[in-house]
Amino acid sequence: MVALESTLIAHGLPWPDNLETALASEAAVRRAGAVPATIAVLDGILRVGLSEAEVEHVARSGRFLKASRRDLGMVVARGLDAATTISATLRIARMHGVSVLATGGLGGVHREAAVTFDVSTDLDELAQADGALVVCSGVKSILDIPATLEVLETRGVPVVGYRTDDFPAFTTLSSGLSLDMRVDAPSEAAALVQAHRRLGLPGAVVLAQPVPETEALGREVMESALAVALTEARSLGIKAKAVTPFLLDRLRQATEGRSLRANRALIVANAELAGAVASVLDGQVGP
Ligand code: PSU
Ligand code: MN
Repeated sequence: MVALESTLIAHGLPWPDNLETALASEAAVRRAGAVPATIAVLDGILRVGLSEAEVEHVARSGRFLKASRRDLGMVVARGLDAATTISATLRIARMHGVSVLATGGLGGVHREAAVTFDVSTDLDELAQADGALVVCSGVKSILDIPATLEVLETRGVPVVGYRTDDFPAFTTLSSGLSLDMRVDAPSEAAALVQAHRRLGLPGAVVLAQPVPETEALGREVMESALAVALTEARSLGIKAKAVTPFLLDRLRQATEGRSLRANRALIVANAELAGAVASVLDGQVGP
């Protein structure tokens, strides 16, 4: 099984691209020989696997909260609807014995975190999700990428490039930062995860796959659009959970939709890769 997060459906992508991307991701997991399970909280119930109608509800409601791991208790106690971030999705998946997750970009250390202390809980959950595999295209480009990689190193989370020597930068092929580890096939990724598990090492393994080349954006384009968006966020006083949705939306406008197309393409490609690795891992000893 492959867990898919729902925050990117409810808060990361606009309607109707969000629904299309969510369903295309599920189809990609199936194509690769695995079973998709989109995770969300519906009426206070943790759900692993949604019907198509439920996925659509997450995509169009507009009233889903963004729940990270720490919010789950409140959401359940109050019977609320919530989309789950990577930290919450990974935790719920592992509660149900699912240890492979696919997403777009990880949360991480925000720029100016030295002042704001804005560091995503995703990093903390990755450090605790022993033997899990998270497939992504790096971290969100709006983050401080070198600082995020430093934290992942400190917390013992291996970061492995998929057919790349560089850490990808979300909608951009490379962050310009090189990685120590690379694999070139799903079976190689599965072997690495198995070894990590056998050794009883803590933390998840992060498998980082670049955005499909035909959809990739140039680094300069993204950086300049981002600089403008960050300034705007600051002047509007956008904080905490609202930062990511705001910046993603501004980047979409600044790139005339290209960042959105790239975002969709990488999410689906990561779902397919996660499905391929999960089907190799299936039948082997779990974490
Ligand atoms: N990547 C995207 N869009 C998103 C996210 C990641 O392209 O919406 C979400 C993920 O759910 C991730 C969360 O877990 O952002 C991190 O949010 P924060 O930085 O507030 O911790
Ligand atoms: Mn944050």
